[in-house]
Amino acid sequence: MIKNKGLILSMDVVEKQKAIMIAEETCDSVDAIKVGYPLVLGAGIGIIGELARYAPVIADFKVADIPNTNKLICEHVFKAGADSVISHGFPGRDSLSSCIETAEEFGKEVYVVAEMSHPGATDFFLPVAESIAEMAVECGAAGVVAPATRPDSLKRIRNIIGNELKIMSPGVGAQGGKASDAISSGADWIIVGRSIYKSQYPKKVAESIVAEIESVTR
Ligand code: O7E
Repeated sequence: MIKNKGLILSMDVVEKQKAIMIAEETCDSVDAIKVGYPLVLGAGIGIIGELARYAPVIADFKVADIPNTNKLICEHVFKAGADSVISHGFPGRDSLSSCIETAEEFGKEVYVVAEMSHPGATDFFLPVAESIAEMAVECGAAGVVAPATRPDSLKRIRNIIGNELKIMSPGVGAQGGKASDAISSGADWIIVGRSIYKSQYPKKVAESIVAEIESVTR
């Protein structure tokens, strides 16, 4: 995925027409649109191909199964037109490798959740985040997901993965994180959902987030 604006729109609306309308409005300000269960369950898997007309689509299915099931999920997602898929790392190396091998067959990418952004992530995720990030490097992932709500975690994970892998970082806005802090702490992209799609003016909000990102990158 090409880094340009530094913003990924998380399209967690559940209606096809609304998703398309917001994509049309915001596509000049985003590097990708992230689609997950809410929208795919609401609108069908065909929405991936529809949104891919506006921006590369990240299929956020947080794939977390045995290798064979992971392969089947990834094949489906890439055939539907996704540019990359999000996988969990905790099921282990063989499960993650299966996602990456499948992505390679399609010329696509896998990003691995290293640490989550919500408060409950401290229950189980924090102690394993660094090991998952290391595994993402060793298995050849394109990048990892790390929290904008914990800039210190972002910095630590950036140190572990080096500069070759990318970081996409959710938790900006509705969850309390700040775009400029996340980018300054090592994120390549921030992922923003509600602040944009719930706004009356999604285009304006997306543009202002991009301006904030640019204020720390230029
Ligand atoms: O809080 P919002 O509305 O800006 O939306 C954030 C989106 O990022 C939402 O789709 C949520 O499921 C996702 N997300 C997190 O909020 N925290 C995480 O730790 C991980 C993700 C995520 O997208 O992971 C895969 C990229």
